[in-house]
Amino acid sequence: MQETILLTGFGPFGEHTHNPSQDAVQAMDGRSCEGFRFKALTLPVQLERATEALEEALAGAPVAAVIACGIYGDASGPVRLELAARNRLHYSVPDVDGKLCRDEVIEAGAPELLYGTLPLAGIKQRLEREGVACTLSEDAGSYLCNAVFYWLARRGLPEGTPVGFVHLPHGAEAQPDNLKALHAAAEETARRLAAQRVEATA
Ligand code: PCA
Repeated sequence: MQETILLTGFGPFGEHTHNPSQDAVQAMDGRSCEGFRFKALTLPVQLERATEALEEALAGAPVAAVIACGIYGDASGPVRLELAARNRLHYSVPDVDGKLCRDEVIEAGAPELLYGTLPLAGIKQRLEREGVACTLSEDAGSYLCNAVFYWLARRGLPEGTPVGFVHLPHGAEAQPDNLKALHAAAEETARRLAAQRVEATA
């Protein structure tokens, strides 16, 4: 069976009645690269329901990597390739169920910081070649994007399953570059996995 690389975006929240991260992942849905098929999933901006949807997706077809994405506060800043997620929940906008978290942790006793495992250097190089402004970021915030990234890094996916988070600017004029960013992240991750498998059998 062809393995799946799961791409997640988020639904609406706060003033964002439409969330462009959803369009960026949907544009990749059903495409494939190096024998991996990309599957898009839109998560609700609510932690329990978002993680339930992720669990359900992970329980389906085998998942070789998870690339989560969402929008951040700037309309037109660079694509932010997130390096790490923090064990922190501090919302400035309620989630879609109206819940507001203040100075909470995602999981008591769990590490403060967890690192992602996507091939960020390769993704960044490709985006630079394509003229897409991007930066490595050490702060994924303290809302749902960071929380989903933390949950994925903490979830204990099989060894060698890359997971990570890409934060996108939300303005309409940024959307062509957002599509390129998801395309690059998905394909570079597929290529890295394919190369690792060749090495492992060599
Ligand atoms: N951005 C929010 C959550 C959903 C989204 O697209 C964040 O940065 O946490």
